[in-house]
Parts: sequence; C-alpha cells; structure tokens
Amino acid sequence: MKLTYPWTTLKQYEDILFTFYNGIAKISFNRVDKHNAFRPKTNKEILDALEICRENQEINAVIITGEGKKAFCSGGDQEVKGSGGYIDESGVPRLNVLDIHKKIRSLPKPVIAMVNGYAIGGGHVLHVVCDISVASNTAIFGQTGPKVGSFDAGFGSSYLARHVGQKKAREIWFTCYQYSAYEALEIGLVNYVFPEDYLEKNTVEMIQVMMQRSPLALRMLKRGFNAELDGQTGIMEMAGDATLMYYLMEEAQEGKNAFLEKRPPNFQQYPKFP
Ligand code: 1HA
Repeated sequence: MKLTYPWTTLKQYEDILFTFYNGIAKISFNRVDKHNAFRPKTNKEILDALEICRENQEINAVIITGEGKKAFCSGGDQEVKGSGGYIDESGVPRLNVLDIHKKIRSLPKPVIAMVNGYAIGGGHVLHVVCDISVASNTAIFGQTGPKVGSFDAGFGSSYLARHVGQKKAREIWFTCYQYSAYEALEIGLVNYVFPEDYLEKNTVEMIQVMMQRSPLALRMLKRGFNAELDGQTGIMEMAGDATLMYYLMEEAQEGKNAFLEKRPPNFQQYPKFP
C-alpha cells in the first residue's frame, strides 16, 4: 500500500495539483490519461506554482511528480504539437517548458524530482534539471526527441552530460533507448531508487533532513553548482545572493545611512577579514 502524507491544496489548477505538507510543496502533473504529457497550459500553471514556491516563506523545498501509477511525465503533448511549438488555447505555438527549466534552476530552494513512472522526452529533461532525482523501482527513463521530431540541445543535453558523461548522454539521445530505474541509478542519473509504495515517504524523509540544514547555505551551494554551467547568468544569480547577504551587514547600511544623513560614510569601522 502506498504510504502518503496529508497534503493540503495550496491552489487549484486544471492540469496540475499543487499541495503542501510540513514545509514541502508538491507539484504533480495531473493528466493521467496522457501519461502526464504537458501542454502550454500545464507549463503555465507550473510556472505560476513555482513562483508561489519562491515567494512563500513556509515552503522550504519543492517536489515535482506525476499523478497516477504510470507516469512522471511523458513530455510535450503530441496532440497539440504544431508548427513552431505546442499550440496554446489562443493558437500561439509555445516552448514554455524551457521557462520551467530556468525557473527550477533559479529557485533558491531545493527542487526534487520524484519519478514515479515514465520520465520520457521533455518529462525526462524535467527531472534532469531538478536538484535531486529519486525514482520508484518502476520508473522508466529516456529521450524520444529524434524519434518523434524534436530535440532539446539546451539543459536537456548539456546538463544531462554533466550527470552521466558525454558518451552516455549522446547514447541516450541518439538511440532513444529506455532505461530502468536501476540502470538510471548505475549511470548517475538518479540519486536513489525506492520501492514504489515507499517513494513518497522516503522522499519526504530525505527532504526533512535537508530542512534541518541552513537554507542560506543550501541556496549558495545551488548557486555555485549552477554557476559553472550557466555562465554569466549563473554568476548573476550567485552575485545577487552575495548582494542579499551584503545588505544584511551593517557595512552596507552605513553607506545608505550616510547618504540619507548627508555625511561621509565611515566604512573604516568595519573589519577587513584576511
Ligand atoms: O523535446 C521537447 C522539447 C524540446 C525543446 C523545447 C521544448 C520541448 C518540449 C517538449 C519536448 C518533448 O517532450 S518531445 C517528446 C514528446 N514525448 C514523447 O515522444 C513520448 C510519447 N509517449 C510514448 O513514447 C509512450 O506513451 C510511453 C513510452 C511514455 C509509454 O508507452 P505505453 O506504456 O505503451 O503507453 P501509451 O499507450 O503509448 O500511452 C498511454 C496514453 O497516453 C495513450 O493514449 P490513448 O491511446 O490511451 O488515448 C498515449 O497516446 C498517451 N500519451 C502518452 N504520451 C503522450 C501521450 N499523448 C500525448 N502526448 C504524449 N507525449
């Protein structure tokens, strides 16, 4: 029997569930009849939920998963794929899942992919961009792009290669093979494999350990891990957090106070650590 927690709804959406338990937010794809394939609306809802996760002080970490027993996410909904992207309600083609990749990486809190079944195509990329991936023993991983007329040459390939190495990443994309949870574990694609019924329990327990650690330390570590791949954007995110910490210091307040009091600042009173 699946062990779960008393999640409460944070906000109602059409394509996703957005729930909360004990400091953890959970975003679940809820298009079970399509193996949780996403359409532009799904991605728009996830972006909105991720923004709430960023702002809400009660939320320490985020789980991304899929409803049902079959799929985490099977990527872009092929039924709405059109010329130029995935067609939204107003007829505009979109690739807005890429905005989710950026948002997950920039979110200053851990994001954990809880892979409960198929993580395929754009669904696979989604777990790749999360900070941590845990899988049920029933999970199946793979890319399908070159089989169905797509590819993700962004994080979906470059960041994947950071996890599994260049050769394996190229195999994953060029062949579109599918991999079991244990194969994924062996090649460093996931952190842990748990029995299906214990997936949520063990994931929450792991997050509870992270929640005992310093949030600002985790935040800076995430920035550091990302900066290496994200170039100037990564440095900007890290620098932003350095500014945040500087603003918490008296030295930064002295500059502002001196300006407002129309006097020269006295920065010499502060220590210059070696
Ligand atoms: O590459 C990108 C992007 C790249 C750059 C920028 C943006 C991107 C955005 C998206 C993507 C992509 O995601 S491309 C890759 C899109 N996804 C796929 O090619 C996966 C298609 N699905 C499958 O290969 C298979 O369904 C499966 C391996 C996940 C599971 O196979 P299985 O167990 O045999 O189930 P199946 O019968 O195929 O699927 C169950 C139901 O779910 C079917 O519906 P039904 O016939 O029962 O009415 C099936 O049509 C539906 N379904 C599954 N996946 C999708 C889907 N419907 C629409 N879109 C899907 N992706």
